[in-house]
Amino acid sequence: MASRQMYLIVAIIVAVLPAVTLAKEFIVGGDKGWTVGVVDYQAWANASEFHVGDKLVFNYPPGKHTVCKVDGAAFKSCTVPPPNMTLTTGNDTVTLATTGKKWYICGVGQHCAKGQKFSITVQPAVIAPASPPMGGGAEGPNSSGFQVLMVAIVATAMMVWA
Ligand SMILES: [Cu+2]
Repeated sequence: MASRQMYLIVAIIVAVLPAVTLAKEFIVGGDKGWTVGVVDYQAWANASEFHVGDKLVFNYPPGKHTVCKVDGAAFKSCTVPPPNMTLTTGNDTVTLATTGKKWYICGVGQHCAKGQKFSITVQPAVIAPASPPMGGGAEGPNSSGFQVLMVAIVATAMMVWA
């Protein structure tokens, strides 16, 4: 009987796991935001690991800058794409949907040539581990929520099948 309960609990945990990913939100440039001549965006990007499901948030005064997703060639030459490919709201969120290399530039004036640009390599989505590290907090705010969720699931399963 006890082994059947264990099996059910494990089955529930496995069923729930794929839905739980540790997506992160990255504020491009941190407190400085998306600007020109202040932040080394490539250094900023190099300091983080990006995964599918993560979000890039570009904060800037609308009209001062734009956000353009470009290819490698346009990135090098700072070639600005058509306006319909450009984000302009000043609080633009880009969800990283696929793996691989991505390039972002500002489309205003000479900002790109002055360094308002960066590239990242997006890695596959992170699936939450079955037993998250305890007492770390390094995984971000989703980690503790995940632990609470897992405890709730196990507790519920034990009540139902005990
Ligand atoms: Cu700009």
